[in-house]
Amino acid sequence: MPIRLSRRTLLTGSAAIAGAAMLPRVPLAGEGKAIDLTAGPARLPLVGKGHPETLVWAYNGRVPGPELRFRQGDTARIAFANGLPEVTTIHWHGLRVPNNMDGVPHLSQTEVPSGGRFAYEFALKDAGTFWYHPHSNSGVQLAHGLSGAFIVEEREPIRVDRDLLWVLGDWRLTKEAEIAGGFGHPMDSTHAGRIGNTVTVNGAILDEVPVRAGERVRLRLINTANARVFALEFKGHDPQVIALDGQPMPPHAPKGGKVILAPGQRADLVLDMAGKPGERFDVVDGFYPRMAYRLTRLTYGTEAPLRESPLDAPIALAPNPLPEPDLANAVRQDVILDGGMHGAMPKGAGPRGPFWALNGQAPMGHHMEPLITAKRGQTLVTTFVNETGWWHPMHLHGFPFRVLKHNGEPTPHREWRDTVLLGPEETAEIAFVAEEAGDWMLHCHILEHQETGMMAVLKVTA
Ligand SMILES: [Cu+2]
Repeated sequence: MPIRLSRRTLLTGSAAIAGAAMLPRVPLAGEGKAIDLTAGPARLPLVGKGHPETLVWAYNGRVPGPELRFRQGDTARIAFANGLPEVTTIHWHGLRVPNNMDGVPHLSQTEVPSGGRFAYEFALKDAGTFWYHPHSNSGVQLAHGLSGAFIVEEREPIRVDRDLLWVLGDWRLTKEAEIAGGFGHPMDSTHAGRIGNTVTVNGAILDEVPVRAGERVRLRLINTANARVFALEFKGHDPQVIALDGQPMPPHAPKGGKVILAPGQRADLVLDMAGKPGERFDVVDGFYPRMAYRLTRLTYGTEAPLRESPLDAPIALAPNPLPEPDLANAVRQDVILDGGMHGAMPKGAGPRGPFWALNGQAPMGHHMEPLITAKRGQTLVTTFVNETGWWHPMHLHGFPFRVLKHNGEPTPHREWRDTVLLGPEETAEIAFVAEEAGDWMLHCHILEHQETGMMAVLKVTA
């Protein structure tokens, strides 16, 4: 593990941070007129009072970028301008968009040059919690702060008292609170990726989340980290998971009381604030053994409870109109994940990689032979077989998939996802309909793994 959580190191003895407020959040909403989104450098108080500001790359000067909010059935129009000193693109993670709006350079669009512009436009078929981020030099650009929430509201939302959003970020900062260098270091690429030392919620260290007894909160969680996996435990509370990766599922308690969020993944929770006025409860992230820490704390106000017993209203969301896989006529294929430290390195691996491969294949430069080819409308059943000793959140562009099996066992909810997490030596079987023609990415969302070989192309022919 690279560095100990210097969120602690940086904050030792700092009392000034208590009560640090969340950054103001102004959702940018709207059908019709285009939303301006500009990527560029900015200086922001990531760590908080008493610490220097951090030079970041931001959308519209903010980290995370502005929360984009639409209604299901709207058309999103984003007028993007690149104020970065390098090329970039935007990928709309989890959204079903036409191939030429998917934002993958050399595959589905030309890179937006420094000073250039690109008009993104797509209809919003699905409601849910999604996000946006660059797909160009991703390891560097995301680690510098380029990501934001993309929320599509249901036509008939569930009844809650508040809709809260936590965009989880992970930063590797120096003692001066600058973003540490060392990008592309094989120590990260061949191991767990660039895990940081400072965890933020909505772009700031969040010590307290004020809540009121009796209220019902919908909490949307998005993991924008390069490599860190979260396992969130809400002490004293009983969260119900109502959606994963934006896709509704039957409300249920998370396994073992922990909400697991790998890079790229989202979860929507319903939290009934069951504590008493004045009480405080920790929210703990314990994914990495021996490195558990308090992410934040639910702090109850002293006002009287909003209600005496939990709100009596349904919390199940209506499903999105996703095409159901036709399992009887599916094309089946295994995808073997290989490589990494102590694993089988791909042929021709040099000091900078490639270190990882899918079915023995790692992309060379910008050219990628398709790993899987399918006809439009075909159902694919793909089994990921992780033969490495590392965690890999596998993300498929374009097509949300059902997770049918995990380690050979049927999954209880056959949940829809766009990113499935595989532990060392684990397997997962997924199914989806290749409903849109084009070249689509399949890759590990640990960006240092993606950039050193763990990516491939799914080609869907018309
Ligand atoms: Cu990986």
